[in-house]
Amino acid sequence: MKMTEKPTLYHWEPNANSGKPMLALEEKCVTYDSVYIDMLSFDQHKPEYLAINPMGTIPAMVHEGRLMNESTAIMEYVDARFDGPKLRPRDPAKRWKMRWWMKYCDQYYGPSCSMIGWEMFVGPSVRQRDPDELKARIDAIPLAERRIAWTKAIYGKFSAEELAESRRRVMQGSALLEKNLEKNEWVAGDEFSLADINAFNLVYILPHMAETMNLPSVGVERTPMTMRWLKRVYRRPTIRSTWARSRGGLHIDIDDEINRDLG
Ligand SMILES: N[C@@H](CCC(=O)N[C@@H](CS)C(=O)NCC(=O)O)C(=O)O
Repeated sequence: MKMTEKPTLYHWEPNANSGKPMLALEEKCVTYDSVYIDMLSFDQHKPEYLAINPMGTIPAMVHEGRLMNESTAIMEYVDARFDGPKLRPRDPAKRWKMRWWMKYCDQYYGPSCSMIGWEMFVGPSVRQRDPDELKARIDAIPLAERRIAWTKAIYGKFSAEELAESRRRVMQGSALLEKNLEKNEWVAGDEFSLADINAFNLVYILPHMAETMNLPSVGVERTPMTMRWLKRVYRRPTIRSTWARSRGGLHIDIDDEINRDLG
C-alpha cells in the first residue's frame, strides 16, 4: 500500500454533493479528517473556507497540498488515488455509462431536486433571521448563480414556472432511473460504482417527498426497482458510517429503509 497523507474533506450534511466524496472515501476505506461546514450558518462563504474553495461551494478536499473542489471530480480522484475496491468499471462501455449517469445527475436531475429542496427546506430554515444579516450574507456569496439561488430561496422568489419545470424533471429523471434499474442491478450495470453513489445522494430522499411535497416520483408502486436498488445501497455498511457524521437534517432511519416492505 502506498504511504499517503490523510485527506481533509470539508462537507455539510451527507447528502447531495457533500455525500458524494464522503461515501466514496468510506467505500475505499480511506480514513479522512472531516470538517463540517454548516451551510445554513453560511460557513461556506467565510474567508477561512474561501481560502480552501474560492467558489464558496461545498464540498472541497485538501490532499497532499492540493485544494480540490467539484464533488464528482473529487470522487474520481479518490477512486484513482487510493487503494481499496474499484469504484469505476474498467470496461469502457460501462465506464461511459457511469459517467453518463453522473453527468445527468449533476446537470439535470440534481439541480431540479435541489431547487425543490431549497424552496421547501433551505429558504424556510433561514428566512426568519435578521434581514440586514441575511442581506450581508447574500452579498458575501462569490458565485453569481449561488447568490441568485440564495436570494430566491430566502425571499420565496422561485417562480411557479421554475418550480413546475423542476418537478417535471424530477419525475422524468426518476422514471429514467427506474427504466435503467429494470435491466441492471447497479446504475452503470452489474457493478457498484460512483454512479450509484452519485444517484443515491439525490434519490434516497425522494420517497419521503412523495407525500410531504406531493412529488410522487419514487415509491413502491411507481418505481419498484428503484426502491429495491435503494435497499441494496442502504445495506452497505458505508451508509451507516457516513450518516454517523450528520448533525441533523437527515431524519431517515436506515433500519426502516432496510426493513421496508417492497411486496
Ligand atoms: N458542482 C459543485 C456544486 C457544489 C454545490 O453547489 N454545493 C452546494 C451544496 S449541495 C453548496 O455549496 N451550496 C452552498 C451555497 O450555495 O452557498 C460540486 O459538485 O461540488
